Amino acid sequence: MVMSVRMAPPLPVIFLLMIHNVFSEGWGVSYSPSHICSLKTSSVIMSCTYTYPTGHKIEKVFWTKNPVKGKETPDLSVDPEYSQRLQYLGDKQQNCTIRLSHVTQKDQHMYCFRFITDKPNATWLGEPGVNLTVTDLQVEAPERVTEGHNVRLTCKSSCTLTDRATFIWYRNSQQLTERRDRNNQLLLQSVRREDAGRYSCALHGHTYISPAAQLNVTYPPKNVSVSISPSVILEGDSVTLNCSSDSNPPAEISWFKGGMFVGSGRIYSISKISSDHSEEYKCRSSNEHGEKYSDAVMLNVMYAPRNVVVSISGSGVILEGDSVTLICSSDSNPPAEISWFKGRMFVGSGGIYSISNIRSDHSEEYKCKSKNKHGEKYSVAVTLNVTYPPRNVSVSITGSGVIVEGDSVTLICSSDSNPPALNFSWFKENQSSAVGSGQSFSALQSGRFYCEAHNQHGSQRSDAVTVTVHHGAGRNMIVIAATSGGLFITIIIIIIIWFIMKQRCVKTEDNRVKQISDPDTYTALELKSTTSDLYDTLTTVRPRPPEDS
Ligand SMILES: *[C@@H]1O[C@H](CO)[C@@H](O)[C@H](O)[C@H]1NC(C)=O
Ligand SMILES: *[C@@H]1O[C@H](CO)[C@@H](O)[C@H](O)[C@H]1NC(C)=O
Ligand SMILES: *[C@@H]1O[C@H](CO)[C@@H](O)[C@H](O)[C@H]1NC(C)=O
Ligand SMILES: *[C@@H]1O[C@H](CO)[C@@H](O)[C@H](O)[C@H]1NC(C)=O
Ligand SMILES: *[C@@H]1O[C@H](CO)[C@@H](O)[C@H](O)[C@H]1NC(C)=O
Ligand SMILES: *[C@@H]1O[C@H](CO)[C@@H](O)[C@H](O)[C@H]1NC(C)=O
Ligand SMILES: *[C@@H]1O[C@H](CO)[C@@H](O)[C@H](O)[C@H]1NC(C)=O
Ligand SMILES: *[C@@H]1O[C@H](CO)[C@@H](O)[C@H](O)[C@H]1NC(C)=O
Ligand SMILES: *[C@@H]1O[C@H](CO)[C@@H](O)[C@H](O)[C@H]1NC(C)=O
Ligand SMILES: CC(=O)N[C@H]1CO[C@H](CO)[C@@H](O)[C@@H]1O
Repeated sequence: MVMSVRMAPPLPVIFLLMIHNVFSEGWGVSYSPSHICSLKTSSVIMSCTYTYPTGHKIEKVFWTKNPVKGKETPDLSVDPEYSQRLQYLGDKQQNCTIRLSHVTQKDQHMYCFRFITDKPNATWLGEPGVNLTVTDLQVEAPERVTEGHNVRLTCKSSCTLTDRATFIWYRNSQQLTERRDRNNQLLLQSVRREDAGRYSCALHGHTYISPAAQLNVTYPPKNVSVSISPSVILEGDSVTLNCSSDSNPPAEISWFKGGMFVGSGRIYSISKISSDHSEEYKCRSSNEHGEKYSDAVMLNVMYAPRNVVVSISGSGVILEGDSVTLICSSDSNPPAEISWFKGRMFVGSGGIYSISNIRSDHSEEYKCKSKNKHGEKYSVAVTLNVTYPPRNVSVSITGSGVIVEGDSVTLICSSDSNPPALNFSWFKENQSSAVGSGQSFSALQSGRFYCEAHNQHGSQRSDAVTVTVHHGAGRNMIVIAATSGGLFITIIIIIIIWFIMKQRCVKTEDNRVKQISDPDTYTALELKSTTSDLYDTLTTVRPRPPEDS
C-alpha cells in the first residue's frame, strides 16, 4: 500500500517531477490555509485541492508528514498515532481535504498530500504542505492587583489561532458573562475583592480550558471590629478582646485604650478587670494599603452597689411643715434598685423619697438600700433635724420655800423647741413692756407673770402664773398658782391653802410657799376634800423640803 518513489527514477522522470512540481502545467496541490494554528484537543480541517493533466486517472491518494527527499513517505492513515483521528473528506478527482481530530503538540508537523495516477511512474507530492501548529491557552494576569485599579487578563496562545472563535472566561470555574474586552482579553475595571479568584479561559465551541491563574486582590483593612468575651463582664473577670478585620495582605493589629497604645496582636487580654477598665478600647488594623480603626467598645464592667449615700434636697434648715426630699445615690452597674427605711421599717422605693408636711416626730434615722443582681449595700443612716418654734412653753418655780418680806421668787421658763430657745422675755400681765429676760426671772411683787420663748422660727408665750404676796400675822406668804385651771379654781385653792396654812402655822409660825403649776394637780385637788391629804398631795407633786427660817 505504501506508495513511494523509492527506486531512482530515470533522469527525465526526475527532471519532470522536479520541474513539474513547480512549473509543470496541470500538476499541483494547493492548501488553504497553508499554515494552521489550532487549539489543543480540537479538530483541524486541512482544506486541499489538487490538479493533474487530463488523461490521468487517480489511483491512490494519501497524506504524509514531514516528507524528506529520497525517503519513504508513509501513509498517515496506517500510522497508529493517526489512524483513529484522521478522516479523508476529499475525493479522487480534486478535493483532498482531511480532518485531524484531538490534536496535540505532538501533531505539529508539515502535512503533505500525495497522489498517484494510472500513468507509469506518475506520482505527485504536494510540497510545501500544511504547517500545523498546536497551541494551548495560558491566562496572563498580574499576580496581584490593588482594589480599585484596573486589570487586564490575556488569554495567550503560542500562535495566532486560525479559527477566530470567541474567547470565554471563567472565574473559579464559573463562566463570566460580562466585561469582556478585546478578543482574547478580559478587562476588570476598578477591581473589587470579589474579583479575586482563579481565572481560566477557553474558546467558544471548544472543550479545552486553560490552566487557571490566581488573581490576588489586595486591599486595606475593612470591617474592623472588636468582639468581647465574656459578654457580661463582672469585676474581677478575665476579659479577652478579639480584633477581627478583613484585609489583604493580613493586617497588623494594635490596641488602644482611650487613645493610648496598650498592645499589639489580634487578641488583647485583661486579667482581673476592675471598673477602672470601663474605658473605651479600640483596635487598629493596618497593612501596606492603609489602616482602619474599629469602633470603640465600652467595656461594660458590672459591679455591686457602692458609695451609697443619702442626701437631703435643698440646703440648710428643715422647718416643721416643710416638704423634704431624700435622694439616694449609689454607684453600681447595672443601675440598682433603691429601697428606703425609716429605722428598720421599709417605707418606700425609688431613688427619691419625699416627706410632705414634715413633723418633728420624723426626726428618725433614714437610710436607703441599693441593690442590683451583683449585690446590695445600705447607706449610712441620716437623721432629719426638724426645727420648730417653741411650744409647750411653761413657767415653773424654784427658790426657797419660805420667803420673808423682801425676798423674791424665781420663775423658770421652759419650752420645747428646735433649736432650743435661748431668748426669753418675761411679762407681767397688763403691762405692755417686758419686765425681764433670760430663762429665769425673779418676781418681787404680786402679779400674773408669763414668759415668751423665742428661737429663730418663732415664739410662744406660756400661761400666766400668779404670784401673790400675803401680808398677815407678821408673816408674808407668796402663793403662786397657775391660771390654767381658771380664776375660780385658783381662788378656791388659795382659800383652801390659806385655811390649811392658818391651822398649821398657828403652831409652827412658819412661812410657807406653795407652788402649783401643773393643771393635773388641780384636778387632784378638786377631787380631794380632806384638807390634810391635800397638803401631802401638793408636796408630793412638787417635792420641796420645807425650810425653817
Ligand atoms: C472538499 O470537500 C469538503 C468535504 O466534503 C468540502 O467541505 C469542501 O468544500 C470541498 N472543497 C471544494 C473546493 O469543493
Ligand atoms: C511551521 O511554522 C512554524 C511557525 O510559524 C515555523 O516555526 C516552522 O519552521 C514551520 N515549519 C516548516 C516545516 O515550515
Ligand atoms: C464587611 O462589611 C460590609 C459592609 O458593612 C458587609 O457587607 C460585609 O458582609 C462585611 N464583611 C464581613 C466579612 O464581615
Ligand atoms: C476572634 O474572632 C474570630 C472571628 O471574629 C474568630 O474566628 C477567632 O476564633 C476569635 N479568636 C479568639 C481567640 O477568640
Ligand atoms: C495575596 O498577596 C498577598 C501579598 O503578597 C499575600 O500576603 C497573600 O497571601 C496573597 N493571597 C493569596 C490568596 O494568594
Ligand atoms: C406638749 O404638750 C402637749 C399637751 O400639753 C403634750 O401632749 C405633748 O406631749 C407636749 N409635747 C412635748 C414635746 O412635751
Ligand atoms: C438642728 O438644727 C439647728 C439649726 O440648724 C441646730 O442649731 C441644731 O444644733 C441642730 N441639731 C442637731 C441635733 O443637729
Ligand atoms: C429676743 O427676742 C426679742 C423679742 O423678739 C428681741 O427683741 C430680741 O432682740 C431678742 N434677743 C436676742 C438676743 O435674740
Ligand atoms: C388685765 O388683763 C386681763 C386680760 O388680759 C383683763 O381680763 C383684766 O381685767 C386686766 N386687769 C386689769 C387690772 O386691768
Ligand atoms: C525509470 C523507471 O523507473 N521506470 C519504470 C516506470 O515504470 C515501469 C513499470 O512500473 C518500470 O518498469 C520502469 O522501470
